[in-house]
Amino acid sequence: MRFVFIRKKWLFFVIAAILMGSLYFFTSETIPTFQSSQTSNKEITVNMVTGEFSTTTADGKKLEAYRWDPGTIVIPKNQNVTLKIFGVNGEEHPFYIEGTDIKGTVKKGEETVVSLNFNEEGTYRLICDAHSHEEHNVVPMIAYIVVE
Ligand SMILES: [Cu+2]
Repeated sequence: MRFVFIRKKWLFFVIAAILMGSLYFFTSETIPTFQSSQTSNKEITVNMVTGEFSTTTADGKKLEAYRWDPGTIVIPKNQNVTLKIFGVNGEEHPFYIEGTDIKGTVKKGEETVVSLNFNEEGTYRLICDAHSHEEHNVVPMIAYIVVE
């Protein structure tokens, strides 16, 4: 009697697993981040933060690097994109985007909103003017905006 009960329980789990598996199979679909690189009216918002890597070496030397995070974003051309950059680490990051007249400042605890619309493919560098000079930092604070 007990043996039969265990077998039924086992069967129940097998059927449940098959049902859940088929449910997943029929409802799941791959949703691309962007439908196409053609002009569309869909709003695209990209969020970014300012971050910092910091450590002390064995001989007591302090190393720091400020970062845009994510460090690379990919956006379609001819598309309005709202880039929202929130300042977490670092007091101020005065920035510009190479090849454009876009510039601004990201401040700690504040969100800076940048409107983007590139009509030429390419990689545009978002450069922090305060943290991209070798004498002050280990690496320059640069993010890459890939337009395709
Ligand atoms: Cu900076």
